[in-house]
Amino acid sequence: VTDVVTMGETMALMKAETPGPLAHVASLSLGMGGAESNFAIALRRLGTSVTWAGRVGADSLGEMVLRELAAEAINTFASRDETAPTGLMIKERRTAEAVKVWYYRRGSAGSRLCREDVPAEQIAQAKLLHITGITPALSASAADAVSYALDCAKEAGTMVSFDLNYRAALWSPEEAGELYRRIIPRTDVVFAGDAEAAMAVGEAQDPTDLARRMNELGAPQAVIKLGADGCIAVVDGTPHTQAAVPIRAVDTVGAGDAFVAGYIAEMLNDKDVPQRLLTAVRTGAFACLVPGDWEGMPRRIELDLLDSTEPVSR
Ligand code: KDG
Repeated sequence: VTDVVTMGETMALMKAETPGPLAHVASLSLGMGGAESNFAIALRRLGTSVTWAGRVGADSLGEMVLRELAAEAINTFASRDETAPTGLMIKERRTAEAVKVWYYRRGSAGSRLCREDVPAEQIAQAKLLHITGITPALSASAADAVSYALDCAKEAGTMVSFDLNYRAALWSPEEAGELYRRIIPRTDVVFAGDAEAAMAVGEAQDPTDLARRMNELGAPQAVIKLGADGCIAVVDGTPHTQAAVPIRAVDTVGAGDAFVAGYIAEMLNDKDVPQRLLTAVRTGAFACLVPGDWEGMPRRIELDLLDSTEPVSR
């Protein structure tokens, strides 16, 4: 039995280590990434047990994905697709500061996720199901899998968290907004950037207003991620704000997933909203300090490291 179940596509990730156009980069390093598995790893490192469900190819890259998840003590409920490859993304460091992600995922094994891949029993036994807005954008069968997972959670009384996670390469803001409005009423906690929230609920005066509108749509806890400006949440009608941890970011990909994991870990530990938001901005900051999507996720004992002024600890 695991506390949290999440489901989605995890891809192989090839990263340029030096800045410049990919055409002139001599080598790429190999790893993996995916919003839900990034979340799962961050959550597990904070001490919460978690199952990741998904589909990878019957290829070496699929093997790497499953090996990495196992190494991070994530339970997996995965199928190997004999007829489609593991998806791939390539991170170009176009300048020292600007990262560009190229996706090679159409028709991938992960995009063929379907309701047979949903771990219904584990969802029923878990405390929380976590989904992102990436999965329903992958294919009709993946959207159906998400809907079925939500049914399983509802039937068992399992809480649901939802990170809107808009990906422009997969669908339009209008298509996304329509689906967000259908999913939000089926959730307990919703996370979004301010532009993503506006896709679901329209433009608003400020982030608090966006969160309130997501509450009105049916999510009792709404959290707006504002990157370097921290975050705001409206939970059971009460607004809360939290500043970000000041850092020099090297790669912000994965920070949102880390943030969500921080919030959920503390929520499942019955911590109050200020503590959830504090851990969320800390885990988010850690993810920005390392080039990979998830490698920099902190362990619980490291959480206050960013407050420390000592460069060496012994
Ligand atoms: O949130 C980080 C993700 O964007 C990354 O790991 C890859 O899942 C991914 C996606 O679809 O962009």
